[in-house]
Amino acid sequence: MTHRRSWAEPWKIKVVEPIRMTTAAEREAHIREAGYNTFLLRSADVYIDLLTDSGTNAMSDRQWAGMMLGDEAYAGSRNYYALEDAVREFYGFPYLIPTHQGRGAEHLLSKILITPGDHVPGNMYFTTTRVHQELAGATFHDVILDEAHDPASEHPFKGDVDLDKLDALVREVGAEQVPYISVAATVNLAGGQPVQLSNLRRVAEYCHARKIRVILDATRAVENAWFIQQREPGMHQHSVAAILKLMCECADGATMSGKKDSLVNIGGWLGLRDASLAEAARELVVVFEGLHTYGGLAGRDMEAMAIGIRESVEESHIASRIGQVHYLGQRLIDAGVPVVRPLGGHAVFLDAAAILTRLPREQFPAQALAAALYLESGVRAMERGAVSAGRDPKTGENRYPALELVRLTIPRRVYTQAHMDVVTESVAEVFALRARVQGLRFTYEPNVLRFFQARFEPVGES
Ligand code: PM9
Repeated sequence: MTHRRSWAEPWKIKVVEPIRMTTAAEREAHIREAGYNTFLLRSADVYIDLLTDSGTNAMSDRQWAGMMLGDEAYAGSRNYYALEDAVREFYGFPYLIPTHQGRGAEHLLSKILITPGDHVPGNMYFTTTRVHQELAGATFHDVILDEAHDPASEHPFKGDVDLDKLDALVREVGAEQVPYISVAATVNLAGGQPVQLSNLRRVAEYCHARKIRVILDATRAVENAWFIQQREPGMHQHSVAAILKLMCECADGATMSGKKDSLVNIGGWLGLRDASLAEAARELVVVFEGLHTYGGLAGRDMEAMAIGIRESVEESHIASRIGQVHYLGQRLIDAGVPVVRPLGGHAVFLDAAAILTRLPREQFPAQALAAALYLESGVRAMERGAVSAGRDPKTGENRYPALELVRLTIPRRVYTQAHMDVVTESVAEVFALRARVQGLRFTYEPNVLRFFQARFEPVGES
């Protein structure tokens, strides 16, 4: 038997959506109008859209067929039960509370578990996760490995929790002040970096001995499971689906944005093991999302997510999904562009601090680089640095994370290898012209999650 050496997509294309290249003059007007924030561009003015992998997935023919099976009854939709079955089978959580997307689940969880004054550790912050913890009155503490903050470190599991950091926090504030630890798999802002199964198990053992709950951010847990299969000693023989289940066994609950791993355009859920906690969450879901059997989703959305969950754990899917991310990343590495190492699961992260060395952090190099990339090529990326990190709610000072990154996020089943080649050429071009990129300053700064709607102007203009 001959072995294929490279991966290929396990699908063929049935429907296409035209995209259009703009002129340099058009892009200059668009980025200025958008206040140099790629979130404020119209998608019609974007050529290749790598803003996010969230809700940008292409659904399969089976998922589209599932949409026609939408049971839009207000209560007890059969699609809810299909979703509950899929979550139980692949994630193992007996109680399911559907939400419109991931942050809906984070909102409910923060409200039912946090008492003002609490402390919540996590393996690096995520924007929406932390803001819900803070709005509920908790302080977030980063307990990820030091290596996660170093874009050049080749540690294979940069998402791991540093148990010494966790222990130091728990000793300082007392276990009763720590309602849960939030463990993300993979870690988005570290570069899509995975957590080891053995690390998750150690975290669970440590926390459960102290009555601290473990909550998994399962948004990209399937991608994490693939890394475990590929890299963790002794795990190669296990299927991605089996590893996902083993990961979830470490957790008391999970928040999920189905818009990523689960191959849909909208949807999320909160999964729990404890019946009384699930009851508390169901009381709140009807206030903030919708009835407990739809949680802000249409029946058809739940059906598409149930089918997407099954497709997401297929080995050929996940190998080609991450294969494409790594194809782009390797091409950029070959072109000499500084990127976060090792390559992660959902995106290639440009090291803006290493690319725009002459721009001070106060001029937001990653924001400036994302704007420059759009201007040069029509490729849309996302800032993941100081703008995303926001201000410390206590001091009001800008937070400057060690990582100042631009994320080239790959939607699932959407773009081809040729698109990735064009992206490589585009980034290489901006890299060559990096001396010309101007820093930015705020002209409008929202109070929360500022990166979504902030506006900027180039430093030197007023
Ligand atoms: N992540 C992303 O682009 C959507 C926009 S927020 C910048 O990466 C994790 C790890 C996420 C995530 C969203 C959410 C929230 C929770 N955890 O967007 O509310 O990456 O469905 O999920 C985005 P929702």
